[in-house]
Amino acid sequence: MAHLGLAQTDENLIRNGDFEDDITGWVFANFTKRFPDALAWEEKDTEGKSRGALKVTMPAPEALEEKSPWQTGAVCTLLGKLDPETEVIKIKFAAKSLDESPFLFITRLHGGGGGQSVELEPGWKKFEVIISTAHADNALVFTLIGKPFAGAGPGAGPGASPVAEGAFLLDNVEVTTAKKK
Ligand SMILES: [Ca+2]
Repeated sequence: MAHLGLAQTDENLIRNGDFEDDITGWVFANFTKRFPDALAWEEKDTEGKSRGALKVTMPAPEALEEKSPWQTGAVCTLLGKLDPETEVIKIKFAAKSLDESPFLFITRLHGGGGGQSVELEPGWKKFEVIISTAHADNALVFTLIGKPFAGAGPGAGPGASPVAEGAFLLDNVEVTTAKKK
């Protein structure tokens, strides 16, 4: 299967996943709305001894167009295309909960891909998730949900996993492709 444009390397497919100096490349999206105040550069509370992290504060639910986790959260766009028939997206990152909303959901923005939730803790913790995608072009969304994501299937959908209020920190995000098993 021909590769669509990315070399098979471990090169990070997103810009500024370490938030060294700022949060360039990241936006907080909710359908057509953008919430610039939802994202902030955190200078001191970072993973390890790195510089800078991303602080995400979920907007109040009443301010949102809809509470779909596929459309709401901190978004970064992948550089280049991948082959959805043979490749999946591997995401390594560190995160930390800043309150009692611990379930962080990671998925493809606008749906059309898998998703996975992880449980955050009050201290920094490393995670690795793999999500499938049906598309060559992808952006990823990181968002808080009220309970662990139960996966696709009957009863799944935005109503089953609405976004939750809360805040979290994100750092050292590395995105690569992996071969589909
Ligand atoms: Ca950092």
